[in-house]
Amino acid sequence: MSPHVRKAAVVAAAGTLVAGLAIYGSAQAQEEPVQPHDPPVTQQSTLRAAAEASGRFVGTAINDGLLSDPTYSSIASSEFSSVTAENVMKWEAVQPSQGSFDFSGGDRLVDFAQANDQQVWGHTLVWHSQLPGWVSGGGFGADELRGVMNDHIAEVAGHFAGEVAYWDVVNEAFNEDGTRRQSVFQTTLGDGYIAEAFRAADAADPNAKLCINDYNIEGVNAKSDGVYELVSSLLDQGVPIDCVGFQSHLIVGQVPGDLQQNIERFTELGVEVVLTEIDIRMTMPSDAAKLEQQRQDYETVVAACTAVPGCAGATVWGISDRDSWVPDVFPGEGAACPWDENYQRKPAYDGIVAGFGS
Ligand code: 9MR
Repeated sequence: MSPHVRKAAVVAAAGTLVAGLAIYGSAQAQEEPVQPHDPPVTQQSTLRAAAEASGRFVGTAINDGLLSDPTYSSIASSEFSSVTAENVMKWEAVQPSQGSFDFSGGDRLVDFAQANDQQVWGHTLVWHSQLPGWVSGGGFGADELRGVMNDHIAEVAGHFAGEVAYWDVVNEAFNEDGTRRQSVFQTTLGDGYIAEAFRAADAADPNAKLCINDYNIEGVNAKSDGVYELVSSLLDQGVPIDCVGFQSHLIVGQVPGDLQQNIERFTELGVEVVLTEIDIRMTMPSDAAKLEQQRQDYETVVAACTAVPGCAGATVWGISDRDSWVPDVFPGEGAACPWDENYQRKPAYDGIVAGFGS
């Protein structure tokens, strides 16, 4: 059995367990009817409870520098069942100079996740961005760069083996027209570098699920067609790929109408889909109408995942608008997250709950 078939079987078993618990919960409820004099239910539901009721995980990107903030860490620990390192597992953070590794940020995230019974999503092993100059500078020949890439994967995925449930092995490898991005890996190693990276990750951590992740692939378009062709071909070659991450950095009012159909075509290949980096930005300032549209959009996006059995979960890219990357990169836009600048839940939060079917 190939490694990725083994991993799929584990997911199926976990799904059965969740379904079993849900049935057990409803039987209990029938045996103990609510009496008119019972006190009102005061316990607030969570995104995590809503996601688990649909057999899925809900995650967030964690900003390492904010874990010491009690408001931030209490939302991060209570609302989510999965955590992604927003920055601390990237190449520039873990191997800033050749052969010198720093896993301190990643280890903090793993400790946080284990203390809160959360899965860890590893992000990311091979990416053209946040890549230190000693790699991106183009000074290596093919054999050397192949060694550098494979060593990085072996060291990083090896360090976190058994602690990371999924890895974004290769991130943002495509151009908008569906051709390969001309990263240093592509131009030096050629098309085969992606298959090689997945094989190296599988060797370093045979139990992690291995994903390719990209943005603007939520709808059926030239870029998602390029990823689809690649995934088909990797599967045909027996390359251990388990999942495709749709980042889902979206704009209010512009959720692709064929998102669910696109999730379905990938899952029909036999890989999982995960919505890995959801945020839905708007032109500032926000107002009630934009926030209501955003609520609907979050619901639509999460519901598209919930509708497809092979869509395993959804992760939001940050908790609060205060901490989001969006305003820095898109001046004049923002308010993309489910919590506002004061860590108050926005209508988007209710949209996510509704999207999971709760
Ligand atoms: O949110 C991340 C931000 O803090 C970093 O400065 C930025 C650097 O590129 O990366 C952001 O996260 C990106 C993620 O790693 C990959 N997909 C796009 C995300 C938003 O830019």
